[in-house]
Amino acid sequence: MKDKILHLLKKNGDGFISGQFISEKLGVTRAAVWKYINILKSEGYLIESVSRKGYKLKVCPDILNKEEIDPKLNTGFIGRNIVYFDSIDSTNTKAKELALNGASDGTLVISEEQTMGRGRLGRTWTCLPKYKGIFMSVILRPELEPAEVPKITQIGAAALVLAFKSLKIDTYIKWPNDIILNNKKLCGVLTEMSGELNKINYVVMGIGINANISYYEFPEEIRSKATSLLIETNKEIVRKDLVACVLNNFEKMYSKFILNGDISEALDVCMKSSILIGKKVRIINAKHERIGEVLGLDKGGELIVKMEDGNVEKIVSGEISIRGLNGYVS
Ligand code: BT5
Repeated sequence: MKDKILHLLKKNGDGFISGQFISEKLGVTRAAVWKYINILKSEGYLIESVSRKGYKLKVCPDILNKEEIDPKLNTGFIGRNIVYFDSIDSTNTKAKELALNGASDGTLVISEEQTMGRGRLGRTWTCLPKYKGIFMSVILRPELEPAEVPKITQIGAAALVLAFKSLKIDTYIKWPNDIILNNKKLCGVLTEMSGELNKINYVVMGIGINANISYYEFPEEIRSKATSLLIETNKEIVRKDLVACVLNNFEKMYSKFILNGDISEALDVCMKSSILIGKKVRIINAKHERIGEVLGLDKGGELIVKMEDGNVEKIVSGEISIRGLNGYVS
């Protein structure tokens, strides 16, 4: 009911809409309309009420619920089902649980706060002040070989870079899953999968974006290597616009991949915005660390590296971390 009232207010644009009209249209009492209007106000919607005129929606808050994101999507299925939380442990963990219980392809799980965010290889994604970051996960049900799943991370990374580009912000990709701005980490992508030897049950692609976080809101231990859009541009961004833009970009490239295996557009973005190509890096896995020079990406999205012994190898993202010779990036 609350969503229906909000919808009517939005549709009405700049004018007033009477409580009587809403109550008749939706078949509820005027007292109920008043109750829902108050709930909307408590959520941050600025609604003017004038006796004998009714209600007028003046400002919509930058919250990430269905009502705010859905109108901005031009997707067919990505984000069309939105599961929204004010606070959650991890959107990836929740998405996996929902996927297990049959949530549809493209379902978006999104939260205003994340208290136990996860990174790759057991690492953590920090908890940041509510309403300032973006924490979201998309449930996907592709008919692919499990070995193809890392390509989804590349498509996600490309969708992010293109979204920032539309805000006139040039970002870089530190293969396979970090988005870098001003040599610091702005976003991370965590793609997880449940499957068998040659069948995927579901994939969850999680994205964390440091949107409107100020320097001191980052925990001290990551201040030197993390950044946010606010820090770099001095402006607050409208998170719901950014979320929709990332999802719109993602679906465009993901659909091509699913339909005919084509990830050329995403890879082109990944190549052009790679922060690693041409650099010497340390390639770290559980057992050892090697040094090599990054030559490029191959058509499957693997990293092509010339090792110190002169051999050229393709690195699959899996259990690997890449670091610069002197620090995180370079
Ligand atoms: C990632 O892992 O970068 C993947 C992060 C994915 C987070 C999203 S949020 C929504 C969804 N739900 C989840 O639970 N996760 C996903 P990795 O490459 O392993 O990087 C983790 C490392 O990044 C940490 O060890 C820190 O050094 C650093 N880090 C943690 N939080 C950060 C932040 N907010 N900004 C920048 N760097 C951060």
